[in-house]
Amino acid sequence: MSERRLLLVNGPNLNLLGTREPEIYGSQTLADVERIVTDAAAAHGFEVRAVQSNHEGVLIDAIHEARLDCAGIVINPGGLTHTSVVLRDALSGVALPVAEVHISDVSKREAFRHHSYVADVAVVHVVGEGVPGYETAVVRLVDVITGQADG
Ligand code: CA2
Repeated sequence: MSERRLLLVNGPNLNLLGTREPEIYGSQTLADVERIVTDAAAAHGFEVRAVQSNHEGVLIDAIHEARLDCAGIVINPGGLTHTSVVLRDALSGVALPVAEVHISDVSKREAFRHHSYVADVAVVHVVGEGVPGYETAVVRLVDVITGQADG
């Protein structure tokens, strides 16, 4: 592990967190998510670089850049989870450990949300724990990263 930094990626529409659909996504905002992840990572000695975009290419560029200075990626790909081979290829291509997070329990929602293109390139999966699930993802990803470093 060369850097104690995580990349936090939030995909399309997650900038709307806390403004609509609180019955599905809760009332916390994207700023709350970024603070929770930053604090959880700091407790383990990691910095966080956060990106949210509604544009697939911006997310892919951020993932490619993480290869240079990050030890792992926490990602909620939003709806791209269910559609994007190119996002999956980017994650696979940088070969960093990935934690996939979903705020809602996608397995209990519409059938089109049941498949994730990201799932089998991620080593950590946290689904349906709400916004606190991001903290769970950080803790479990740091365990993977530090385990790799020690091993
Ligand atoms: O549960 C999740 O975290 C999702 O990744 C959220 C995506 C959805 O397409 C996935 O199936 C599951 C949607 C993100 C949109 O977030 C909004 C938040 C508030 C208001 C409107 C959208």
